Amino acid sequence: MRLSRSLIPTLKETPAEAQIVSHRLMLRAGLVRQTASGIYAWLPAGYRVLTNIARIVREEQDAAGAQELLMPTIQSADLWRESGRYDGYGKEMLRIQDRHERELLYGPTNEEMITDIFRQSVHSYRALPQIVYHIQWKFRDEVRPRFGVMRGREFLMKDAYSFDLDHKGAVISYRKMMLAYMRTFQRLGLRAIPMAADTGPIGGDLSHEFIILAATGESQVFYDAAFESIDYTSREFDIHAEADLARFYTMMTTPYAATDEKHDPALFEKLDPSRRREGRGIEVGHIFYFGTKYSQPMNFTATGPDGQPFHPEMGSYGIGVSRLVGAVIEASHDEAGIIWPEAIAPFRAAILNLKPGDAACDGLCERVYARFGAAALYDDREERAGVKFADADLLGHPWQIIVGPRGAAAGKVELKRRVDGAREEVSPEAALAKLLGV
Ligand code: 5CA
Repeated sequence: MRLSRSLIPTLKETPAEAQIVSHRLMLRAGLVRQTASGIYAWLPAGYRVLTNIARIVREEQDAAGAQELLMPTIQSADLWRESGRYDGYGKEMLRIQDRHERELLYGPTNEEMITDIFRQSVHSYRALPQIVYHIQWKFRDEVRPRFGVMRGREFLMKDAYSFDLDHKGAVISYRKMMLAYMRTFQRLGLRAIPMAADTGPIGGDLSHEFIILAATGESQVFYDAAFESIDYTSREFDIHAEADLARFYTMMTTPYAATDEKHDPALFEKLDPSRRREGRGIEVGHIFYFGTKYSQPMNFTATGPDGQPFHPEMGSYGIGVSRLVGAVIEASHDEAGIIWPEAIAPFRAAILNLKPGDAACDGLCERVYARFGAAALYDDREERAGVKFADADLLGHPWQIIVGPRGAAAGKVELKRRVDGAREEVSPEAALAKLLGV
């Protein structure tokens, strides 16, 4: 994209309403704009990041054998009366009436709807187990929406639902999802820690939150140093092999288990002090096993191997896709701006033309830009070099290709790596080879 004609409205001033660094940087870098309290429009650069995160989440869900579908945002109140959650959910639920005065709601989560879909379609144990997921907008009328997209009212969630024959199968699905989560967060450039958690309004008796480490995180956590170095994407654990999943789960929960200030501090004693780490964390995912909490009241039955009807065992698994955009920034920034991990950056590189109108600069920039296509942001604006440097650092592109008149005359560009500021002068061909592998 050419920056001169892009909707990337960067701000020099720090917006007064933003209390935390990710919110400030998301506004300053022109990633989002608030349209109502806790509701955001995703502008082109921000939307690219959101899409990149959703893609990685999707790839890991698919690899775990989950099937993608798409359920609507608007749901019928009747379904929620069947599960008994309609009244209990309280003011956080946005309730709507249509023209026929039928009661609807904007979905805060989808356990009821997916149970309804399964009870209409699945009648035998032979069709189980199954895991399905969607990536869809949710609405929760939070009392205090704050911290930008981290606690919004409308937010994008990946929610998955598992259906199993029995408790043993449900536990396998739960572990599959846990491994898929650790892989997902690692690919996003984050270090995540699973932490035993309360189940809250989702209900159930087994639950983990996934906390990513960031100095500015909301809660204090204690964890084992091993979490800083495990490679979940290695094929050490086969996501479909029961024995591997059991070994992985044991490793994640003892002795590597983490806890926070709310929970029982007995775990400290279990952790070897030389390996105990303390940090601050942000919740980016939450998984639940809740057995027949929905299948029973909503009367979802299937015929078992013995010919008898049974209620399938369920779990649900959430990732805050839009929250992750803020969380990644909390974990990866400096005074100058965002430092995007390569996997989710809106653009792989910015091309900075330091002297638009100079034939050598323009020619070289156009040549490099043509090779990158949509993967680069070409700063072709009539602006001072200082403004371009500042905006490129603010937007956090992993690479900057800097083209000035002296270099261009000599057929050279400067290549700057955002994460450590390392610079080198190279030919345009060498820069392309390094960044595009061509
Ligand atoms: N039904 C379950 C699992 S699918 C569920 O809704 N779990 S949840 O309430 O924990 O939400 C899942 C994830 O959504 C959270 O871990 C968090 O990352 C994200 N999330 C929840 N509320 C908000 C919010 N107000 N703004 C942004 N993200 C949110």
